[in-house]
Amino acid sequence: MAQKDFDAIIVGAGFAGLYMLHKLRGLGLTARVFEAGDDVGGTWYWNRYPGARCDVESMEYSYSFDEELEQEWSWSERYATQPEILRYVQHVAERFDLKRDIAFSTRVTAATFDEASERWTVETDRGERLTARYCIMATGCLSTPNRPDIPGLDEFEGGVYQTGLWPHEGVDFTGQRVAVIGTGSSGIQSIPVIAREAAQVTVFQRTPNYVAPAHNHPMSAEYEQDFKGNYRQRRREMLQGYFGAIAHGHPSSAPSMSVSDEQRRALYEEGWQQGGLGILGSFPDLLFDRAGNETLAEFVRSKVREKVADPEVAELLCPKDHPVGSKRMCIDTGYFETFNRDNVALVDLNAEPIERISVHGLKTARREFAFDSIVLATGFDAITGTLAKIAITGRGGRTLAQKWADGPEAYLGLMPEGFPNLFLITGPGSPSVLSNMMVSIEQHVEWIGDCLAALGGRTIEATPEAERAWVEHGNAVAAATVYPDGKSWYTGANIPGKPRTFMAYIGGVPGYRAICQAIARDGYPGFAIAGRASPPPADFVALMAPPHEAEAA
Ligand code: N01
Repeated sequence: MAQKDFDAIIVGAGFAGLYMLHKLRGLGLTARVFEAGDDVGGTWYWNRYPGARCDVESMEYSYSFDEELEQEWSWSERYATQPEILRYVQHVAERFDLKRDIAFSTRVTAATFDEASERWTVETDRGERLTARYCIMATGCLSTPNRPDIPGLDEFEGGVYQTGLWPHEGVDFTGQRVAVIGTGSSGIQSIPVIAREAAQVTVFQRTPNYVAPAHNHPMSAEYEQDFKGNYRQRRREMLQGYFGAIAHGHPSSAPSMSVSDEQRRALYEEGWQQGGLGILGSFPDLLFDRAGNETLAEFVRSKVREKVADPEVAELLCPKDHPVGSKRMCIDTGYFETFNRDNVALVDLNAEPIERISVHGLKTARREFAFDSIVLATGFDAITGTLAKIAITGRGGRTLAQKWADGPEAYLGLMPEGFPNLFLITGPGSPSVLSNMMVSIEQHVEWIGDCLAALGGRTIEATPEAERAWVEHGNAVAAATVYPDGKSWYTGANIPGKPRTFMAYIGGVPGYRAICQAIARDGYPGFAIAGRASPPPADFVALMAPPHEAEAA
């Protein structure tokens, strides 16, 4: 008879779930993974839209836990495409023989904590019921696509494609009239590719985004060899980066408004020429100082005006209603130039909102359009969306949905209070989507692994006092930044009715990591272990210094 009880159940077989499984095996613990897709890969399994690629450099967007794996894998481009990343994940799954513990095409529907046995019962859409001491949610932050509630969408007789649920066989747009709704990262990557294929592309834009050029190029053998020859040092540099990535170029350590306009522009120009998201780190205060932020915003707008031939279209493509970085900055390959093509048109939804989708097209407040296909690049119910679809019940019969009705809360972003032995990987209240996800995933997996080893099977849970203190600390850190100014998926603003809170932790990767390390080292203050609770640290900020600095202090 198939095994029904495990040390741990892991939900999701993306980067987080796979490494968690590998880690638990190394600890001698039994684990079962459930995955909705029919293969590994998580976000890189589902997001197969044309032009999909990562906005973190390939050499930095990979696992660091195995040196042989680091050395044997070669990335072909500066920024890897979705198919290449998927091949990498599949390679990892094969290499570490992970698939034998994964149930594919299986969605977890419920997870219930039994207070008497202190175990989780997990149920799936295939009617399975398994139990485990620990339940680990590796469900991803961008794994529930947002299908907008546009009247008539279901009546459209052409093809409707969501970027986050792209057909595996691909879509041939040759000769078609295509509507693309949404201009976030997914739209910005896919629109130039679709425009090369389709007869006509009409882009429906609600909010323009700040976009930096990717300047993608084939991986140079020299760069790869240098990186591989110095991997440990490079990984350390990544851990020291505020966002878990290496700061390339020459970022200033001076405040942005303390230098001359010429010096500032020269630094932005260097970041622009280098490409990628690094331009946001040109000065240390760009995400904190609104005046400084506006200088970068205006620099980006000046680039849009240079690239787009029609001044009216250029102006519509210039973001003006939010600070740069407060919504996720995008990186592009030929996005703005695409609007110089004869077969591409931009529709400003602020001037003419969509009224409805019809059988053959779309009607705005001003016009009617006929389309063969509609692409929904409309994003995700981010960070909490996938957890909300699982009926997760903790102590006293309280569900996670009830607990999070006014916004998600979890101690360290790792454990929601009232849900013993339930861990979240890159959950709300942790750096997650504000960092190189690979770095944050590995940090959480390793922290959880160390924690389970220390527990030896005992029950752990966050105390209400610790969770409150962590949420207050996270809110205070966020309030000092420009992030809350953006109506973004970071704040739930993209989903009608979703509570508005800033969901990630913006204290930076090194500081967050230091806090988590200190908490593990000090015997897990703020948690109750086997019913024995200890108070949370008096001051999280004091724990943020890297260990060597704290020891020297
Ligand atoms: O989603 P988004 P995404 N009517 O939410 C619009 C990561 N990612 O899939 O801004 C009309 O950013 C919406 O408008 P507005 C990355 O972290 C990374 O593009 O809400 N429009 C917006 O323009 C990224 O941030 C990579 O006003 C509607 C767009 O749809 C995250 O995933 C690649 C609408 C959604 O943009 C999400 O990116 C891709 C409606 N009803 C994704 N509803 C890379 O690594 C929504 N919109 C490069």
